[in-house]
Amino acid sequence: MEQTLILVKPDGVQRGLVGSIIKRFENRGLKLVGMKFILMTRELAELHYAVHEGKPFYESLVAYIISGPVVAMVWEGEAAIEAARSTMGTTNPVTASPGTIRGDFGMEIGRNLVHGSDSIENAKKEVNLFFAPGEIVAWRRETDSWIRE
Ligand code: DAT
Ligand code: MG
Repeated sequence: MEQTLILVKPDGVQRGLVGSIIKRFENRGLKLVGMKFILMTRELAELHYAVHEGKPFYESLVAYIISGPVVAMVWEGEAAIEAARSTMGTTNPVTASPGTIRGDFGMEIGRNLVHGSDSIENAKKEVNLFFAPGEIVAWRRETDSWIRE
């Protein structure tokens, strides 16, 4: 079973979209196994976005993610990483399909509302960066047999 790290970024929190964004993942059938509301430190932001260091948008990306609180979550499911990313929509909200989070709520790449891990390897790293093992909750969901064959 895959796990993926999802962030509601500061614009999502400021705009009162936390509930709407979480609902998209719940509706999809992903299972929530970890959640916290935090103000990311610059140190955490730099570790999280280390792969983008040196790119022209890196400084503004770090400034954006630490500009206000975020909701950090771990969602679990079969192919959770790809399912979450298709629910989020493309990186640039301008090209994201209507029906996706970015396509329904966003207008610019620098205010794209959500983060989602992009590979199994990165998901493991990111989950460990934001959550201690004891903060991930293994639980039995009664609806699982209606969501998974
Ligand atoms: P994603 O968030 O879809 O995984 P990414 O990992 O390539 O996208 O980039 C991380 C974030 O950096 C992205 O959410 C928005 C920002 N970003 C990416 N490419 C950008 C660009 N060309 N100009 C400005 N910001 C960019
Ligand atoms: Mg990414």
